[in-house]
Amino acid sequence: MKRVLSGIQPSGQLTLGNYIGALRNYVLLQEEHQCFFMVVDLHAITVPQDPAALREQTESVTALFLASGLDPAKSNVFLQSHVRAHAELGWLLTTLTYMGELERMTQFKDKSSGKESIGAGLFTYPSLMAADILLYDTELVPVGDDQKQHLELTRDLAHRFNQRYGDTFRIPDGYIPKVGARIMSLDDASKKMSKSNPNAGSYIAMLDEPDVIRKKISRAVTDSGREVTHDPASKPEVSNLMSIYASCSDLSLGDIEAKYAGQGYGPFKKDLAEVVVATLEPIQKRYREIRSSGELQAVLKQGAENASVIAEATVRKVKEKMGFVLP
Ligand code: ATP
Ligand code: LTN
Repeated sequence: MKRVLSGIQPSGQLTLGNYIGALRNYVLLQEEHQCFFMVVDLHAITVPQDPAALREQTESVTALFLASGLDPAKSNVFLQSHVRAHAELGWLLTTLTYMGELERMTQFKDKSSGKESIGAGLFTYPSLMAADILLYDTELVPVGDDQKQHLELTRDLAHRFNQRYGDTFRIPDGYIPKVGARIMSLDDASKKMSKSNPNAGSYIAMLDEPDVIRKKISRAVTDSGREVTHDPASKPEVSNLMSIYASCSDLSLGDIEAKYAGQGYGPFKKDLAEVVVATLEPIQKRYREIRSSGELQAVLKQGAENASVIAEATVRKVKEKMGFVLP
């Protein structure tokens, strides 16, 4: 049994990319491991958030965690801001992180490019993520492909701390799915599908109505030609749709190629829409039940209580090693 931890930002509506790349794997991992899954609200405010929207999105993401199958009896589900140790260790690790390391982060480059005022928190974001992970002696971190670089920095910071102050942190490993680790935008297969993309046609939200899903998939950009073949270099758009298909069904990429051989994109896209609807509809139904049941508060309270015990002990140990006078 391993310690598993991951987080998703309440920075918009969760997408099919979040589900396939991350959330779905949380649900599998909770069967065999000791799991901590958080809604990383402190990370979400590294870009401007409207307060009412942030509150709503935080509740919505938590409800989607449960609706997707996270079971509070098996996993600790909590909000990052409910466990103060995250902000505290985040600061301590920020002092250990080099500017050059943060400057190299592609997420920072993407999110800051073209912006006039960039919050300092967007820059130090990876130190806070490292704190999230290292607080819990985490062994496995289920994430999509885009988080590899942040995870590598987390490992470097853990090593650095251990060398400077003596063995303290466990070095975590990523857990990245083979298919679906990087679902791309429906309007541009060079960009990852992202919940904060202003064009809602670029992503499928987990809460999109079936007809909206059908429309978005029928409008999804496809490469020239008509063969349904998986070749990300020459057919990035169709390859992306095939990855979504394979992730939402029990067909492999090869099975999908065989099934649609000689048929063109039309029938493929039509079936793909139904496969996605069938994946999301049951989750949406449970989501509505959870939102109206009022059960979230109790789940979050218990999750934060459990997490705090471990996280506070880690911070105490870290502060002692660094030379703080403990209360
Ligand atoms: P934002 O657009 O606000 O940056 P996001 O949609 O990229 O958000 P995050 O909260 O940053 O989502 O990511 C949550 C988890 O979902 C991470 O593990 C991330 O790797 C994964 N993930 C996000 N987008 C995708 C995607 N397009 N394909 C696969 N996994 C993804
Ligand atoms: N940076 C991550 C979200 C995140 C996270 C974490 C993921 C914050 N803390 C800890 C795994 C473990 C992202 O998806 N953008």
